[in-house]
Amino acid sequence: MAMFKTFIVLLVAPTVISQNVIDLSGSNWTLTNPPYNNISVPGSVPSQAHLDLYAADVISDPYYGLNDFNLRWVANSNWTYSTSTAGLDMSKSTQTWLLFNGLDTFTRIEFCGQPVASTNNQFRQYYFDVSALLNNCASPTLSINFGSAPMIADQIAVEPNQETWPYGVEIIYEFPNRQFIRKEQSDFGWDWGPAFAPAGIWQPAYVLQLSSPPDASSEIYVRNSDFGISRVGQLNNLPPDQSAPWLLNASLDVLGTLPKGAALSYAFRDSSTNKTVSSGNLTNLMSSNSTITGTAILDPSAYELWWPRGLGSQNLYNLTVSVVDCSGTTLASVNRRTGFRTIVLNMEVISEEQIAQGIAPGNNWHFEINGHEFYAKGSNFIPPDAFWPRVTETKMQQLFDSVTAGNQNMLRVWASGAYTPDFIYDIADQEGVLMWSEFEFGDALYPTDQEFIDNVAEEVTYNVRRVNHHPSLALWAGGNELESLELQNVNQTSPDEYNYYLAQYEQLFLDTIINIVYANSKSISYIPSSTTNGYLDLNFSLPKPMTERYNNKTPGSVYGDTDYYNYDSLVAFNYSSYPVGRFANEFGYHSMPSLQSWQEAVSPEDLYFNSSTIQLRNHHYPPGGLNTSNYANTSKGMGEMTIAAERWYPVPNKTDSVANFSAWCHTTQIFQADFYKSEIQFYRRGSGFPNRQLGSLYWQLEDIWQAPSWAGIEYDGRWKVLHYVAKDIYQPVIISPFYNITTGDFEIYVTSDLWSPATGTASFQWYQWDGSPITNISTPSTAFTVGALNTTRVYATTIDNSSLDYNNAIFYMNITAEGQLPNTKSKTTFNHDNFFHAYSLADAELVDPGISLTYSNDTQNVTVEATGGIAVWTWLDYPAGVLLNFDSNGFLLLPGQPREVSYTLKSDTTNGLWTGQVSVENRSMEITESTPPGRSDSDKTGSVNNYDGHSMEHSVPNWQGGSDLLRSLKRAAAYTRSINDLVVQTDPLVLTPSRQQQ
Ligand code: BMA
Repeated sequence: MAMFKTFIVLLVAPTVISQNVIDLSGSNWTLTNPPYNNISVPGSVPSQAHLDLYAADVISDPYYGLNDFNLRWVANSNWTYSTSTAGLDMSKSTQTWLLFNGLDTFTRIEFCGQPVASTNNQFRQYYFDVSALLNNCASPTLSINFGSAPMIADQIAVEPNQETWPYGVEIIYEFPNRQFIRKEQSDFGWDWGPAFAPAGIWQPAYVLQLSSPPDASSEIYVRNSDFGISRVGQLNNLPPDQSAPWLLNASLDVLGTLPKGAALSYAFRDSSTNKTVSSGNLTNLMSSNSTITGTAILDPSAYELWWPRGLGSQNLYNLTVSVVDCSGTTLASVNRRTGFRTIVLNMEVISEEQIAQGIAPGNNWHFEINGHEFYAKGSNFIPPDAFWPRVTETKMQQLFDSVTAGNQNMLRVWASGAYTPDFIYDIADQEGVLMWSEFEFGDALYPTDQEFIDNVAEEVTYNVRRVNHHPSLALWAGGNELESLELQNVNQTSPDEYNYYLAQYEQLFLDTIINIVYANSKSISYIPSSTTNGYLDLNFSLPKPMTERYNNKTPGSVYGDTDYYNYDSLVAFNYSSYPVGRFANEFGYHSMPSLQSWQEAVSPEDLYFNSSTIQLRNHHYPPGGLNTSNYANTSKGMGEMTIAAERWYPVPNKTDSVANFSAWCHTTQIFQADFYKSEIQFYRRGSGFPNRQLGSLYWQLEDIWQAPSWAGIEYDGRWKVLHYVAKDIYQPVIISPFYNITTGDFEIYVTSDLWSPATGTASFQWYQWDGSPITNISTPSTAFTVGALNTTRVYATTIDNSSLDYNNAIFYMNITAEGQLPNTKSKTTFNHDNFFHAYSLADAELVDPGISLTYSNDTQNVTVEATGGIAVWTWLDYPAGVLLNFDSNGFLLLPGQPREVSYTLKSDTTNGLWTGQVSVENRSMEITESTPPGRSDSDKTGSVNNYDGHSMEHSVPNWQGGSDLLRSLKRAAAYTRSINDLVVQTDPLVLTPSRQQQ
């Protein structure tokens, strides 16, 4: 018996009208697979076949072991979800609709045993009027057959006249042909994730019944809405006049028929006090049968601005927009929480005034919030699970708590997952995290036949309208690496065909998508692809408003954002190998997850580096097809991690093999964190250099499953070393070292992203590893003032081998500064410390620091203290069964300076017993030479099959065995980067007060 909830929607007086809204969510579904007669299990909505099969014990945990390979049969099968819909009104004066907010992906839908429609886009909302089918319906069953997406993609690929691309343009991870279908692209595999290609009703679904009396207005149901708040006169991509009033644009998409003379009213309530701030009727009404749109001009003095985290408060308002008929009856109302802000990606030409300030010519490429430049600090968000229906609000709240605890104010919602559900944007609105959002196209070029374009147009329209009210929405980007990688790839491999594919690219991203964004949002900026050199021209009166720059660059000028990967760990700490641009939108290096994560996903016998399960769960480099034994590709990626670990740190040599495995995993994380820190401090310093660099979003925020990846947060929410280190280096005022091995120059900079100057003192000291100060080099403290969004040099010297034994020297630096956080009235004291060692820690004369660890029942904090020497990369570890984050971790500990560390507990299944199981590790303990964690011979011979897409910036080192090569390295090993337009960094900018934000 069906147990669906029937909602009676009470609408605002004077007349109460009932709608029959049957929510199909729940577990009253049956999942069958016709060829497998024995499979008939309870199904649910929202869900996917893998999840329901797992719940019914037909398959084991898809995330366990090599089940991603073993369960390919699920992806290769067709699945049918069916249910009987009870509670329907069968009278003829009722319109009956099926409404699906997400079907993944290829379906044939039947209702009452009769065909309704087929669908082929995971990202669209579908709605079907099934009133006629209900007239002759013995039993109102709904059945949805899902075709196998990989199989259908293969069939589409070989259709007559189908588009093809030069070899290598489509990056094949596992299942091929993803570019032909509108389904989450990473469902077919990615270099950090599994390829499950799931199928199911992945978003809520409804049966709607609207009374449709012949002599009166029919009921209406709002299926989607588009509420945009912009400044009067604002145009997308351009900084608006901040003194202009606000303009509300509200547009509702309805099912049912809008009556003649329908009007719109609005009311804003303060979300914290619930008091009405303003209300009224919308004007400039436009309506068709199914959409009604109106505008209102709002008094700016009535609303508080919304700001990202760290830059002000997250003021939010509840907006209600109602459709009212001419007799004053409210036909439908929609409530959305929204906020007042402008966010613009400024890509305008560098002005004369900016050049006079020392900014290199070219174009801007930075975000402005409410008219203020700011430094975007964050990372890249990927799908948090291969199965979206099990992504809970709790999990996402925890993730965003980690984002804000990590001092991040922006996430790039990467382009080859799924459009973010509203509840995640709601969390982002509340937490003040800007969401650079992308359309779902990545690392391939896409077809442009009319059917494909029309399908994309529907998808884009639905999603742009759906999320437009969220103040966290920061940008729309067409896709991932389409210009920097895909078009470049064509240009290099098939230059004769470049113009042909370029025209197709423009057709999709510049003729189609940009116009839909501009038509449905007045304020959100658009770029056709992440990593772009921006535009040459923006002209809103042209059919193609944006003319792209591509590689039309002038030497010495700086344009656009950068994407940088270099797997040659030899140059990891050489900042002259990092790109000089206006914004870094992705960069990174992979590391292993913790032992605790591995234990969730593999059997105890697999807990070693050369286990085939561990190796094959590493998808960097991806198998490049459906081969389930491509050890050659994976061992290159595994090798990159172990080479880096050996090169730069004392490697673990524990007798217990699991402890040794754990320590090795951890060492790969230390390298990752160390490398990102080096890059982030370089990018941040660029805020005060000619490239005026104003953003750093590393790759990647979080894991999709338990495997090696670029993530800083593991699948269960545990922070890797990276997330702690990023938290540290994303603080508002930081001190950082820069060592140029070629010249020997060693400089220390203080960088601030505050909007007013900060003043303070910087102190420095060389130490030997046993903790004794080195006194023959004078390092006096320095008073400094660092300008708003600027950097200043506080120390400079030359490193030469005569003055110090650099294997027994560590430079410690710290600052205390007073400054003002944006939009606050009082001063804040900022402290930051950092360290530098000229040579590899693998060669350093480390001593056992004799760390003690105590837990206080009173404060519930732990205290660590080094007693015998300097502890580097001090790491507090906690057992499985608990999720927490320490307020700091992975830090340097000087003898005699105990550090009390607090923590935020997120969940605990150990009944508090975990407090007795916190342990402390540090690299200084690993002072013996050791053998690598084990490699297979295949490491040396592997080729990277079908995966040449990243050849530009992702360079693969030759396997280098033997420790001789890996020793005596300097932190900034000599390396020359041959980039013509590299802008040589010079002294910090002298920004005039007009530019410094107050
Ligand atoms: C970039 C991203 C992803 C990828 C990552 C690591 O190319 O856009 O496609 O996962 O690098 O290779």
